[in-house]
Amino acid sequence: MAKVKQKLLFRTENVSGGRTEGESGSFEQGGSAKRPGKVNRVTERLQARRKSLNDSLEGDVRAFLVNEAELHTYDDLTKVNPVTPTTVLKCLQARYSARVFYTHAGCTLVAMNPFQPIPHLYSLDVMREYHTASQPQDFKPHIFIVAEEAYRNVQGQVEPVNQSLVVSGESGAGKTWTSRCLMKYYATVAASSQKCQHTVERIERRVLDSNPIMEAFGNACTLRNNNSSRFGKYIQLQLNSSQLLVGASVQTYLLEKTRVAFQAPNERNFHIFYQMMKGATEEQRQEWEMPCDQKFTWLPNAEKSLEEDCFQETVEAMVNLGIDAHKRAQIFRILAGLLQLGNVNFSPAPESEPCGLDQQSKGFLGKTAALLRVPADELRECVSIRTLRAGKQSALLKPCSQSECVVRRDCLAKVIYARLFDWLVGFINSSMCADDSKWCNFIGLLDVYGFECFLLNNLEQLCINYANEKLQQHFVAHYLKAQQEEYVSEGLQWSFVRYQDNQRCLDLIEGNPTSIFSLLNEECRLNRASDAKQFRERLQKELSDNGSMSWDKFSKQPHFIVAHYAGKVSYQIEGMMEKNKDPVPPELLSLLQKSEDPLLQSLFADTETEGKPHGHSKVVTVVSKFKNSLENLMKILHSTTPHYTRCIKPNPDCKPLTFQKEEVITQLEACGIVETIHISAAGFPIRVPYDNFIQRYRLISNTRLLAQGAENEAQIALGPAVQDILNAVLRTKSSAPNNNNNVMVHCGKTKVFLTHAMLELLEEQRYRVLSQKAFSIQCCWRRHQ
Ligand code: AOV
Ligand code: MG
Repeated sequence: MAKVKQKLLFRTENVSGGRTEGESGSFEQGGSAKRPGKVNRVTERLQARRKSLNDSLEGDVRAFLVNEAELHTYDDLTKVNPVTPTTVLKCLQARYSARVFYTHAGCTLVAMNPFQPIPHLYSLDVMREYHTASQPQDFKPHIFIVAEEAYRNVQGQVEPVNQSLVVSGESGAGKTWTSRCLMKYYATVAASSQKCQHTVERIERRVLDSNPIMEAFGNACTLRNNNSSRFGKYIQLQLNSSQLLVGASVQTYLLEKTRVAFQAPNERNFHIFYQMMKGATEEQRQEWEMPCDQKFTWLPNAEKSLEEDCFQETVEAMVNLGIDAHKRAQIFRILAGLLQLGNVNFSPAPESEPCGLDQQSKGFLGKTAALLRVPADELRECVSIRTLRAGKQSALLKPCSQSECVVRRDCLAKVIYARLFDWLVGFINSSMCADDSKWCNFIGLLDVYGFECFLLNNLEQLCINYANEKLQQHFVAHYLKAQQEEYVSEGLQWSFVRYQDNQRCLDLIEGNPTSIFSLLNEECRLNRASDAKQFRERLQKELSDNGSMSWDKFSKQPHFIVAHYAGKVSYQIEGMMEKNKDPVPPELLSLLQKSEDPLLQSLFADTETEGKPHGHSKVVTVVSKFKNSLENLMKILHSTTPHYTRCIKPNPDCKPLTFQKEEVITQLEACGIVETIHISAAGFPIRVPYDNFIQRYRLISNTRLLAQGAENEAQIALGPAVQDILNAVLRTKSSAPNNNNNVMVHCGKTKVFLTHAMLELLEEQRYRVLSQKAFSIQCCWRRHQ
């Protein structure tokens, strides 16, 4: 998002001499109202005039606008006046330096990652304090305020309302950490009943134990985060009519299963493999064919020692959730089989012959087959020979090339891992989920991957960024609602708010009848050769009039660019079709169905393997599945009261207590805080309590009325004085170059709501009066000389 920033220099005013003396302070004013090259003339004149102001009123200007010395004390970013990216950044930085990590931003909470444990911040005592407070909002900003608010909201005034806590932010920002804190909070405050201590304790333990299992199987060390979640999740904490936690269910989204067979340089596979490698007993090592000195291709960077490599914790959590020893043995054996499979390499062969295997690879293949409980010769055949179906009966066998064998090998590992992950999620659900009759409301916790933009982006990034677009749309709608409520409570009409929504971008990605997803699906269904070329041509032809789409002219391979709300991302077309089809050769599926391992067999039991002839099979593509699951999620979110927490990663190296401005500002933009500021700028971003307003501008109208002691009824007590001032300014408005018919000011019940243009007019008029006064004083002084 290109941001236009314009610096307004505020100098102080010299009433007595009118002499310029040094700059007293500056702040940036950003926002949609300003465009490059169109600097409005009022602003220019103001800038020039402000240069001649003296510092006698410095304190006054700053108290009214930004008081930098006290920025760290602002516990809500909306108190920073004016709200601009720079003032927000400065405030967050000041707070971070003061080791304050949570700040409200209107209806959202901003959580800065300290990257080091903060003693006592999440202790049981602190939980209790927030939980028992009559007004938790009066306490320091904390994730527990959000948690408590949602908890109290569940028992709505009229009828109970389900709640959703949406945690967003970029990789490593602290989403998963925050979700865990929230779960612990509810497991503590919603499980205090003495009567059913035993069962409740068990369920809360299970709920908490679902975390180490899902993180062991679904998280991995990446360049950005040592414990990066490679899937999205939405957990519903089920509460009974007494507000006690009686169960939970979890829904997961798009596991990055490619990681099992491919890890980018300096990244790692899923934690569970390292946990097994480090934590196995001698007996297990023998059974899993995993001697200490064995190197596995799919286990890179094993020497990195991470906190997450804690096998015992995972096993204990599995035990607590009811995964018995027999099942655990099956799970680990399958995983050990995958590691062996990764060490199988194929050597090239003439076209009509299957690829060869050297002695070592034969050994690894044999071990894989033994661990997966499938016949070794069939395993070898499945990965190296393709069966082409010609009609119902006849089949043609075609040896695969070396690269095709690698694709099939990796595909086998991916499909097994993904199904195992789903099975685990299913098991966790069956173990935690309460009977429908036992619960009546839920609090949902959403922890999804944040907006991503790499050098190369493919279907995974398109899906992740699409999910973020959906959430952003939901957020904007919700934020506007909150804004509307403030306007209503101040007696204003909310229709003054105009904003840019991201519907056009969503139409481009998922819309009907023509969008990136629909064209991608159609091309996948047609299943024709050179499909990437066709896909590109259709994108160019059919979506060219959507302004959110453009083409990357500088890349060698075709890339299209999508203008997301958080920035432009260039997606490569190559490989997108294949990823969307995500085909699994039927031979591999039939082989797994024949496995003597009951768990592995059950993972594939109801999978169709025969398929219909190519071109006619109904392909349920990755984007169709993802779109459906997101639509369901959005339906749930819409039916709940949402609470947004924006996690911010203050530096890219995960260094404790280090704040890098560029890093933070990019995220403020990407996670929509800046967008929120824009929405606020579209309305009346400057809000000044009546008495402050009068104090600063009373000289404009020479008003003498200064009512005292009528705080609650400011409008009645101070309204006429404010109106006097406004009338005086608006009389001069006709001479102002930005004269238009837009409403620039509104008087609420306790505050005056102003646009930036109105603020400028007021400041200009104030300057004029001050200059006249200074001039008369000078004349008077000369006369007396
Ligand atoms: P993520 O969930 O947002 O990234 P995590 O929640 O895994 O990020 O946080 C990354 C790391 O930051 C954690 O492992 C902690 O070491 C540290 N951390 C986060 N929040 C806190 C906190 N409040 N106090 C102390 N340390 C914290 V990703 O899953 O990669 O998007 O896909
Ligand atoms: Mg995470």
